[in-house]
Formats: sequence, C-alpha cells, structure tokens
Amino acid sequence: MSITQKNPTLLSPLSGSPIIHDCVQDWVNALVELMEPDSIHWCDGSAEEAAHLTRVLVEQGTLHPLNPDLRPNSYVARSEPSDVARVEARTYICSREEADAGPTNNWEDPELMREKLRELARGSMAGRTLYVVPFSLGPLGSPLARMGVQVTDSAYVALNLHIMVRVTEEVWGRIDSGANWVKCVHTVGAPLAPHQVDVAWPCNDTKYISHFPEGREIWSYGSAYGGNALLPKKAFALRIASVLAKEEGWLAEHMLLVKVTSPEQKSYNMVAAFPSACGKTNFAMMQPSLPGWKVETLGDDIAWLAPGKDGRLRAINPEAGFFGVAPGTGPGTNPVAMDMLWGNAIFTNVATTAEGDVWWEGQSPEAPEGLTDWKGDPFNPALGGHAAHPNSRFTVGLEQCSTLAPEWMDPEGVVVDAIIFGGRRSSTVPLVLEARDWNHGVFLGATIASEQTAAAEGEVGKVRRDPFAMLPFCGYNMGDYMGHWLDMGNTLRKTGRLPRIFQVNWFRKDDAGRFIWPGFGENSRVLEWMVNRLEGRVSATASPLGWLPTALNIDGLALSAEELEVLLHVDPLEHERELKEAATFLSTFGSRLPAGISAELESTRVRLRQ
Ligand code: GTP
Ligand code: SPV
Ligand code: MN
Repeated sequence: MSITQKNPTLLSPLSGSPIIHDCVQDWVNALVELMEPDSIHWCDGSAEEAAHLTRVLVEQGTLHPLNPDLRPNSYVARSEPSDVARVEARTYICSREEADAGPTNNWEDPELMREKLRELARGSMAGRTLYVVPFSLGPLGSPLARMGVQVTDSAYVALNLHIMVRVTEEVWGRIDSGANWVKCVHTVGAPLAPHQVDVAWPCNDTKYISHFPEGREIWSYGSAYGGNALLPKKAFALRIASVLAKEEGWLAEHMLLVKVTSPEQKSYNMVAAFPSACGKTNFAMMQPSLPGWKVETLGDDIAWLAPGKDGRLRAINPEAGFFGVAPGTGPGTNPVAMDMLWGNAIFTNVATTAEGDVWWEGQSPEAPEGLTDWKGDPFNPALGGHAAHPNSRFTVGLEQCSTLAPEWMDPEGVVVDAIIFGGRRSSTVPLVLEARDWNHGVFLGATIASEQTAAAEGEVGKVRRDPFAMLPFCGYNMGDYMGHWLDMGNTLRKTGRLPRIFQVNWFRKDDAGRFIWPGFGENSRVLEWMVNRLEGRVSATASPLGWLPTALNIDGLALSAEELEVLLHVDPLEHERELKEAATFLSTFGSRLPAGISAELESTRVRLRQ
C-alpha cells in the first residue's frame, strides 16, 4: 500500500497498512522531527506508485517525457551542473577508530559527524515529502540478501530506487529488530520556505556521503546524483556490505557477473572487477564475435560472493536494475543495452533530439542536427564540448535486458569459476594474463591501477591505484580487506575448488593514441582463452606477472602479429617502475598490510630481475 500521510506528527500505522516494526517507526519519527518534512510517503514499490512519482516529477520539471512513439514511458532529467558524479572527497567512513577506515578513506569521528549532520539536516526537508523506501538487496529471503530502508526527500531518487532495487512492503514483515536492516538517510539539503517555488534539481553545494559501519547506517546530504543518493548501491551494497562481509565471511565487490557458454555448451560463471566507467556494463552484455559463444547477463556493477553449502564460491547480483554510462553505448559497441533502453527508462544528463529522443556521444558517429545538450541549451558541435555529460547515465530494470541469464533470481547464486581484475591503462599492462595461484591473484587485484574517468570528480586520465576497483567503495581498512581476500582463499581451499584469477586491460593505446585492441564483442577472444585455460586445453607462457597467452585467436581481426605482440608485451623496466609505485602504495597500509601481499610483492620483484 502506498500511503501518504499529510500530517507527519500522525505516525502510527494507518488502518490497512502493513505492520511496521517499532524500530522503523521510531527511526522515522526521529527523522521527521529533525528534518520537518511536510508529508510522509510510505512506499510500496507498486506500478501505481511509480506512476504517481513520475507525475510529481514531470509537474515539478525534474523529468521531461520523451516522445512516447520513440521511447515509451521514458524521461530525461537534467541535474544541476555541479551535481553530476560521485563526490569521493566528500565521502566518509566514520568508524570508531580512524585506523579501521584506513589510509584510502576519508575519516571523521562518528559522534562529531553525527553532530555535523544533525545540524545540517535540521529542517532540511521543509516543504518536501519524506519518502520511506523499504528494499531488499538480492532476492528477498535468499541467504545472501540483505534488507534496508532509505528515507529520502527526492521523488527522483525514490523513482530510481524502484528500478535499481527490489522495493517491496514484504520487507516490513521481516524487519524484527534494529539489527537486520541498514538505515539509509538521504536529503538533498534544499528546504523550501512557504510558497517558495522549487527548482528542477534541488541539491546543496555542501555535500556529505557518510557511512557509520558499526551503526549499519548511512547519511547522505546535498546530492541527488547516482551513488551519492541511491544509497543501496555503492553506500550499502559495497561500503557497508564490505564490512558485513568481512565479519561474516563473504565478499561484497564492485563486479559484473556473467554466464559464459562455449560452443561445446559448457557454461562458466565469471565475475570481473573494473573501476567505474571501465567496461563492466559492456562486458556484462557482450555479444561475442566468435561464433557459437554466448554471454548471459547476471549483473553489471556489484556482486556479493559467499561460499555456498557445497563449499564453492557463489555469487548474486544484489541489484535489480542498471545505472549505466550512456556515452560510448551504441549499436556497434553494446546493441543489447541499446535494445533494453527501448522504453521504461530514466536518462540523466544526456542530450535530447528535436524529435524528443535521447542522444549521447558514441550513439551514432555524427551528432544529429538540433540537439539540446545536457544542460538544456541548444548544442553547437562547432563549439566543441559534449552534448551529453561524460557521466550521463540511464536507469532501467534488469528484466529489460534480453541477455539476462535465467539464474538471475536464484536465491543460492551461481558458482563462480573465474575472477577477473582489470583497469584502464593506455600502456604497460598486457591484454590478459592468468595469476599463478589465488594469493598471486589477490596481489594482482591489490595492485591494479587505472586511469580516472568522469564517474567521480577528479582529474580524468590520471593513473591511480584502484585495488579490486574498490578504492572508493571499501568500507574499512583496505589492508584488512586484502587480508580478508587471502583468508577467503584459505576457506575455499579447504572446502572445494578455488576460482581461477585473471587480469585484463582492453585499453592499451598505440603511439597515435588509438586503442590497439578492438574491444567489446571481440573481447570474447579473451574469454575463449580463459575458458581454454579453465579446461586445461592450452598452455601459457610464464612471465614475471603471471601466465601470458602463448597464442590468442585473432583470426579475422584487422590486428597484425606485431600489434598482438605489443598487447601482450611485458617490459621489465616499465614493470620495475610499476612495482615501485605499487610498493609505495602498499606501504601506506603499514602494519595492516598482510604478510601474504608483501610476500607476493617480493616474489614479483625477484621474478622481474631474473
Ligand atoms: P560504472 O557503471 O561506472 O561502474 O562503469 P562500467 O565499468 O560499467 O563501464 P561501462 O561498461 O559503462 O563502460 C564505460 C566506457 O568504456 C564506455 O564509454 C564504453 O564504451 C567504454 N568501453 C567499454 N568496454 C570497452 C572495450 O572493450 N574497449 C574500449 N575501447 N572501450 C570500452
Ligand atoms: C560507479 O561510479 O562505479 C557507478 C556509478 O557505478 S554510481 O552509482 O554513481 O556510483
Ligand atoms: Mn560502478
């Protein structure tokens, strides 16, 4: 039941509403008292509710309907130009001890941060509706699923949550204490004075994305964009979940999840961790160029992995939708995504066409005439610049993806056969290699570096260490996190088969600055090599970095043998430098760096000098 209470002081459940546990009622009551919304809306996740939220947002000018003949039930939102990506500098892990947040996270004392947030949040929802959104990450009732409730004063956020997670009243029946759900508080920080006219994208220049791991609580202030505001995504499913996972013996990872089937009809499930805007969604929807191969989608951004009853590592996708990068998505690169965006989609910060459709760089070679850019201004290609913001995104449900694997609802998850780490590197790092063993694979994950993208504020193109693609998403000390990965290996080794670990880099460039590897569907050639390795069918060449392909299938590709050599080349001098940088990074963890990682570092150093 979707209920709006006009008078927020009347919080006892209305007749006919589901029984909502006191711990939720008390929490919402306290927030209402603090933030002073005009009304409260208890969400139920229904289609009627989505229609209501959409109507509100269209009236408010936040959503612009697209041409229903071209893209039914689809809308464009244009954010404030200052609110376009995750704000890592404003993201905090407020553990009791600073050392538990570690050197890669911003830390603040939890009590001081709560105090600060309480002051900011006081009266922050004035003139607005407070939406209470109950959700499940993962299929409700699955041993791997977790529940949460997000409170938000943004109808745009509530509507996106409808798509991104399983919003359902069934959650109310399962919340029986303060312990088994995560509290997510979100306000755009833009109270309205009486009769003040609202803006299309309310937000605040002051932003805080704060996590309280011990309290299982998240507070987000000032932004309505992506991971800053859709709290079940990065804030819960990665930062808080990584802490739960460490305590409970599982893994919460920034990974896509796919099922790969070979021409012999053998299937393997793979996860791959690449940093933001480095190819997860594209990989997850890959259309293999090699005949007979099939890739089916299970997840494109987050995977939760845990040893199953059979002792093998299993994975689920906790999400229910895609929040994907629009630019670069086109019929040639990701036809599956293009198809799934036929309707029922929300586009944020893309350009719009004169016909009332969407456009972004990479959708077609030329920008059509008469575009309106992401800020709502006429687009003039002669002036340069982007029509769509580089971090413009689409929100659409998983079920619209034609390559969705039938196992996507399986509460037990799927067995993981291979783990892939990757990054965006224009030089140095080979196209693909295989780790020598689990610990070496963990070392590869721990030392991955990548060029920064537009998915977060910061200098685009700058190389930074992004261990496990989790640098912005690990909710605790990353040294302990590396140790947890090593421990998981020990656990899995006792009970069953360990997944094999690979590393890839689709992004090596030539001297002219062009990508050497064609990427996208052609990445299936790399999958073929991996599957051949899993099946013990091909040998590999030892290198100081791990096992390199002795041969790779490039039949029919416009790629010379010399280019392939460049793609697989390991330059000892370059890697000495690389290793030095990795060592400097790892040394920042001090005594929290696991001995197993130091040992791998030393072993790689020795191998490079041999
Ligand atoms: P997040 O949602 O931010 O976590 O990003 P993601 O890892 O899912 O990245 P996504 O698949 O959306 O790709 C980001 C950009 O990289 C897009 O512009 C893609 O076109 C581009 N890209 C993806 N795969 C490849 C590839 O194999 N080769 C090249 N050259 N570009 C790629
Ligand atoms: C990422 O940045 O890795 C994303 C987008 O997937 S966001 O949800 O904004 O974090
Ligand atoms: Mn991501």
